[in-house]
Amino acid sequence: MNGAYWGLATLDLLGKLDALDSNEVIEWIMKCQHESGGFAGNIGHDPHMLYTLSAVQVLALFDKLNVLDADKVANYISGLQNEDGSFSGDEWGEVDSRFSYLAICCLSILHRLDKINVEKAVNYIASCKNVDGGFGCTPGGESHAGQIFCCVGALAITGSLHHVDKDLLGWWLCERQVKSGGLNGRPEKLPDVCYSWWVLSSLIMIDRVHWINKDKLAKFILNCQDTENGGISDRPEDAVDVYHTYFGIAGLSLLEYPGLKAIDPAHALPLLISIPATSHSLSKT
Ligand code: GRG
Ligand code: ZN
Repeated sequence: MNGAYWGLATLDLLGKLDALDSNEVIEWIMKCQHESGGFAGNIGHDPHMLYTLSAVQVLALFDKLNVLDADKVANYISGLQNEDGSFSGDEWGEVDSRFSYLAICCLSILHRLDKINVEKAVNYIASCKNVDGGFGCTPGGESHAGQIFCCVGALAITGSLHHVDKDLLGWWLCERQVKSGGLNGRPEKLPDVCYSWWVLSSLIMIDRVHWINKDKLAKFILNCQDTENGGISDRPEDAVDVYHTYFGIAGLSLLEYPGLKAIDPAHALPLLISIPATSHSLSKT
């Protein structure tokens, strides 16, 4: 299901969504829905919040959210909120700030944020904030760009960015750019194309994108393209995959690279799709 989202969102950013038969895709997605309302990664697998968001995002790409029973999906998600406001990823109970984002983004797309306790959800995310301005998986967890995207995205969607110290976090995020122009996910790690999304979208949401060198980042991403088969890898000369292809193209879209549709940095969907605008997506892109 995640592969479907990465591949189809890439096609949409390139203006090529019609390359696939939408009915065939939608039929397969609906076969992945469980009686609980959640979606699985494939037919017959167990449901998880991660696949539920991807399924909803793909239906939104095709403008087919009407095939869903939105209340049923929203009930699945609200059933995973815990007493302290956090979310479990599925019935087995793992808790992570990623799951808070998944819940909030999905319910926002479905116009069902009223089904959860947003105030408690926001307070839990705020409790994952660290002294370096970043966010971790759970309170006290190491700051990581992927978790930062999730926490900043959820705070942007719920209009709660006042919980972020924008200068402190902006500094940590712009320090992720290394000599080659690429971005890493935490100090002393190798650059990787997917952080062009996790870091850049976060910088845009907190209005600090001018703190990195955008031209050098665009060149790093373009250097990771396999010019024979078209895909993008994590770093130059590595094998390409659909995940890094999507986040490379999404990063280039955030950099306003010519010929690509604009993308909403909080909902991770091309703009012009009918989702409630966040305070950020309305004014800044
Ligand atoms: C809809 C765009 C979208 C996302 C859904 C699942 C999710 C929400 C976001 C994932 C965020 C993410 C990438 C979190 C990273 C988790 C983590 C601690 C990874 C560390 O992996 P390593 O050690 O990577 O392999 P580095 O680059 O640090 O070496
Ligand atoms: Zn990566």
